[in-house]
Amino acid sequence: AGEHIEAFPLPHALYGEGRRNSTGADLTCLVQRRPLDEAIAKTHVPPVPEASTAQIELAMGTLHTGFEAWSARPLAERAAIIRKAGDLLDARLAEFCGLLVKEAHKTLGDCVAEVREAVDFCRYYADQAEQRLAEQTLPGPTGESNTLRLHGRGVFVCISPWNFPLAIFAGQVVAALVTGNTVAAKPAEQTPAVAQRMVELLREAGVPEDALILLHGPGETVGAGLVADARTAGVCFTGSTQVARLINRALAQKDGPIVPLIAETGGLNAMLVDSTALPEQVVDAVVQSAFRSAGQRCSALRLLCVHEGIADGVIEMIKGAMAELSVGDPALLATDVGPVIDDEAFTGISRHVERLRREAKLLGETALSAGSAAVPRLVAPIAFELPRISDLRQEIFGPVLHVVRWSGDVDAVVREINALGYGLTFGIQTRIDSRAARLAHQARIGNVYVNRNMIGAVVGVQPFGGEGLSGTGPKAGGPHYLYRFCAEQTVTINTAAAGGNATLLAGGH
Ligand code: UN1
Repeated sequence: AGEHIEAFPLPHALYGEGRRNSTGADLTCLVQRRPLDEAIAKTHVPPVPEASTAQIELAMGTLHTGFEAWSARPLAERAAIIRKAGDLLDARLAEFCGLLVKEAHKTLGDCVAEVREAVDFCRYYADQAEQRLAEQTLPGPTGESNTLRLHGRGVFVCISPWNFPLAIFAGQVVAALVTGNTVAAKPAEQTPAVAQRMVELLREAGVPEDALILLHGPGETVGAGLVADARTAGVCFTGSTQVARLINRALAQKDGPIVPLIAETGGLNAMLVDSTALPEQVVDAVVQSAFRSAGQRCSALRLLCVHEGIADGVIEMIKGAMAELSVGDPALLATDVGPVIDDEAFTGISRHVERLRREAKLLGETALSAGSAAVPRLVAPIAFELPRISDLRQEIFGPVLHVVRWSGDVDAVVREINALGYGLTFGIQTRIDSRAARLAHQARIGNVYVNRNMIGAVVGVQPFGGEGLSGTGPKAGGPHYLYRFCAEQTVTINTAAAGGNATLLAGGH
């Protein structure tokens, strides 16, 4: 506490006036500590009402009608509103951090990073919309003009997760809005208040009441109701692979227009370490990637594939680093690993850990300090060794690292990782540059990170998203994202009218 300023080494918030540095990354964010503490102390998380079937019906009607006016607003106006939302959010960092700590139990460092990522999404998508969606003139024969125009599709349903309750929620919603869609947003049940507050902020920035409506409640009822609605023109979903399949099925079965699904789902993310890798660098990357955010990132490292020749040394160092992690109250700056989201998550991860304690080799675990007893749902980071890559079958959304040793053909390791079927993030640690490039190309994985950690994709710098079981693309925070929210129209005009035909006939065709 106190007046002093803490520095968070965060590569976020690259967009906006004067924010880009020459490398495009590694900007340090200076945050005053006292406003954060004050915000946390005074934040209480308000309850939110669940949407009824009648409210869903009413909301979809309103948004369907509202589409006409919102999509008719000039692109520059919509972009200005979204940019303003980014500025408002930037100014309210402390308030949103308070809410994120209290509702999502994220560590302070994660909260600051998340608010700044949400700011980036607003600024980036506003910029991208203006650069990419403007009407284009296409080449054509004499006597004809051709233009290509992108416009919103209608009512977009945005379903977002609890692990980035602000950044992913805001990213989906502003992408859909800036492209001219109206939005029915269904945030995760665990984190409705952050979403509620963000919607209030978007209204303050100028988003009309009939362009964005928040509907709280379970996916099985509210989410399913929105997806099944005949007025739904698109669905943007981040969450589990299993739920993405349910949404796909529901969309396939309903009558009405064929609508796109943008899905960003799970991962079984691996890091491949060869015998030339720098152990200190590997250990730092592993600890960040596997345990930061209590492993509750879809980008998180689950499977470390380390070359037999250096495995013992690397594992020893990872154990040492794990012993130093501080697990506890997310509101304390010293905390590295906070609680997991809810009792269901805690039980699921604990069950997996208990099974591995019986069936696999325990490599190391972080001890919970006596002081952390008062904090519920803490899972101590833990690492196990598995015999084979294929022994990992399921994404465990917590601070559990699985380690496999390999020797022989490095390309075969990548084939095995590809065979897991997910394709979200992949780490490569090697001092052989040509090998890194080759393996990266072989991996059918959306985000590849060489000689660094594999989380914390920066908007516009590492557009984020995978393939296979990890989702449909396009990548969030990337230059192709907005297109998928749009319908395209070409308009061809016979500018020569009747004269055009005469010319053709005269030409003997
Ligand atoms: C998620 O965890 O649902 O790169 C996706 C990262 C984040 C991951 C977000 N952008 O760590």
